[in-house]
Amino acid sequence: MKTLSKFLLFSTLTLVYSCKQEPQTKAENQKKEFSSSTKEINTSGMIWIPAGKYIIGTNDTNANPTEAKGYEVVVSGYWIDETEVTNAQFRKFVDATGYVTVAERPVDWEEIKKQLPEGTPKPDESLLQPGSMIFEPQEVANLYDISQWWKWELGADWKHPHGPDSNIDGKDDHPVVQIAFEDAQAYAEWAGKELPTEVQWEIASRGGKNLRAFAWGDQLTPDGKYLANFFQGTFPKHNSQADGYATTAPVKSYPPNDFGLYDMIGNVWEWTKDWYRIDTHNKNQKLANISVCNNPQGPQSSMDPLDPLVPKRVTKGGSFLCTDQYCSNYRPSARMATAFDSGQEHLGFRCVINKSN
Ligand SMILES: [Ca+2]
Repeated sequence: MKTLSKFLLFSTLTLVYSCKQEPQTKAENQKKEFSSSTKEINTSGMIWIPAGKYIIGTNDTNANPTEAKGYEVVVSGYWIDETEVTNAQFRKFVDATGYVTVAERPVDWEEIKKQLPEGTPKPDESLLQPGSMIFEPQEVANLYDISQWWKWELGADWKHPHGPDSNIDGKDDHPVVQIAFEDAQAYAEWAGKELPTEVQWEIASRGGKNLRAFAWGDQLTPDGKYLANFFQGTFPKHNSQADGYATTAPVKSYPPNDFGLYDMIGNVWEWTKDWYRIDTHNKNQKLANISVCNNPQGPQSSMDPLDPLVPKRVTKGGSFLCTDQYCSNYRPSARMATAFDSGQEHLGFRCVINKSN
């Protein structure tokens, strides 16, 4: 199954690893145009996660083999946003900088063809206009092919999350979506922050509840209560909205976890800074078993065997579309490989600051 990326637009038509810092990519070496004008640390709206030893992963034998199997990591303390970045917050960034998101730019054929089989002909210019991925559910006979409910939509962007006829009026407190990795990085730099590592994100999401299946315990809906925005009903067409929402919910619509963080699980997927590999946690665990896995930063390069030509970052937490009929990704240990260059209707982010004030 292909994961979501611009690749879907066209399809419908060295194992080096350590717990050390990843190398910078070409894009990351480019001039940081959107850096914060001040270097003062502003931690308002953030929660401090103390330094220490934490257990990440799950002992659930039904979990995806790429998930961590419960091992110890040691991390420095860090601040993390208490909510996903909202439309209002992202608008401040755009107003201040004039930033244009990836979804608002024409598709760069020179970049996208690197992700396609050699010799793939250039599509018509009309297909290379700005756009992004939207959720467009159909009646389906099976759940094998994501192109049955995901669609490349011209004119879809953060101000038009479901395409040009949609808008975010009245949704200032909803998480911003249709954000590609470099958009999230640009915002973070402007705000004087960073994106979290996968391990930072997972520690924060657990709220101190090591090895529990969910961020709040071991039951998905304790006493029948919905504690996150995910999908109920018959996926993908019939959303019963038992949790109150069909798409995004305003941040803080559900109770915080024990760290005081909201919507770590569900609502929208969240970018981390780590490259995606299926064997990341296997290697971390081996290291943890012989010494200490200290502040792991993820692998040095991306490799998703399902899409070997597409560089991917890890995203976490699941979204309003997660359901046990399909993926059960509303668990802290769950992880997704997400193409670096594509926004999605259910993908946003939050930031960290890696120093105390
Ligand atoms: Ca989330």
